[in-house]
Amino acid sequence: MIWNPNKECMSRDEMHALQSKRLQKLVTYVYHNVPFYRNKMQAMDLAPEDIRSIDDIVKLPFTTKQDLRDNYPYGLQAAPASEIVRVHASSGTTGNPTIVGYTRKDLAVWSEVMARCLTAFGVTRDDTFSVAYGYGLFTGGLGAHYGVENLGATVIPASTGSTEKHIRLIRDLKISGVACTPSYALYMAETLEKMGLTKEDIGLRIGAFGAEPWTENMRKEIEERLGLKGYNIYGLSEIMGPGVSYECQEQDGSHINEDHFYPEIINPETLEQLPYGTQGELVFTTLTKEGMPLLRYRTKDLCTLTNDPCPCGRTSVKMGRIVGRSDDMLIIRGINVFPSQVESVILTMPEFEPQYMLVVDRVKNLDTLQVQVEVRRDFFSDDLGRMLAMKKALADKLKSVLSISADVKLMEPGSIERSQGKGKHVIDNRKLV
Ligand code: DLL
Repeated sequence: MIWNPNKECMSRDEMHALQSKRLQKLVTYVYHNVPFYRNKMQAMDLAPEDIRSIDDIVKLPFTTKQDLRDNYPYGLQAAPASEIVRVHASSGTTGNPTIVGYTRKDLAVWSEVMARCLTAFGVTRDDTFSVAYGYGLFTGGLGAHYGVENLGATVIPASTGSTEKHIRLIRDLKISGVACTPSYALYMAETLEKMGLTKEDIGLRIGAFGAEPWTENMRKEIEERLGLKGYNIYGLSEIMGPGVSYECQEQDGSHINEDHFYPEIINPETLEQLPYGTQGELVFTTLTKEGMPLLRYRTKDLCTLTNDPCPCGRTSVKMGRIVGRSDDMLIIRGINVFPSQVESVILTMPEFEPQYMLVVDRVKNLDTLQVQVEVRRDFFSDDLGRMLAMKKALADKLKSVLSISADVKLMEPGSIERSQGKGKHVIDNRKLV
């Protein structure tokens, strides 16, 4: 089934015309409403009239997470505050989070693209679907929630945690689909087995998995252990949230909702646009967004775009799996973490040297984060109480900044290996690509 064949199966020529029209309108809109873009365009001697088709997009400036940070909180917002009806946020590289405001129309577009994704996964009005992404500032919970409602299926806002209770609900309410991170799906499989239940007992059919990188091997394992078919869903808060792209029944690349989010692949060093089939950094322009539209937003996600025809009948460009990042962002238990956030916390505490290491692992399908940090010589002692208090103070601060708990390991001064070149701050023992 296809939710919106008019848009999802448009001819390439029609799509090109629609994208061109929408880009022209967008550029005029941001030029007049966002001083940041007007200044950038003026500096490049570029006027809105210079953008005549989607192919002119290469003339436009890029936007980065740093730009959002420099304009915190609402500097890149184009719509007046009175039009904003919801705000989400995601982790910034240090300090401030990235704030994204949505107008009522933005939320309608989001529910539309989410309904397209869920339909492609095989969800229908007759299904009961559980959303086990976090509800809150994170876009996963509410984004998926309104997509299920828009489609007309029954939504169960399970959120994260309480895994046993969730599994019992799946069984008792005959829930047929679940949306969560792939690592949480594996954790659910483990909990199911621990509870002495089988996949047949719960009868799940469909999984919508995303918010973090995962592999074909993980897909096989989740599908086998939970007895469902697992589909990839991709997105990011700055652009919308979940629903930017989605797999179809072919499970071979994710269709991009190109009438709303225009994709490009660039070389992250030279910033040149690269052809289909070449791996590089994914860039999106929000063609229809009103709240915080972005021109050529650099996602830092590395992947490949393809435009081969898909047997499902959808005509949109597809993206391959995310194979890495062109920055140092980690995704731990579905939460984005930058080593620089950890550093900024450590720098506020005189007890510690700015020498630290993040050790990430996956134990029994759950991500773990250990933060090793050197204690300054004058603070290092064999007074266990003092050391424990120091450890707890850092763990508490990290928790409030990162939104996940870290196991803090205090290290002797000089014990973390110094690097010759760029500081190395991460050891990731998970094998995700
Ligand atoms: O993770 C939105 C989302 C929620 C997507 C639920 C899918 C499902 P952010 O917190 O802003 O938004 O994180 C965005 O997560 O740039 C990727 O690095 C990564 N990511 C998201 N989906 C996938 C995926 C949400 N399917 C960042 N595969 C992105 C690999 C993903 N990485």
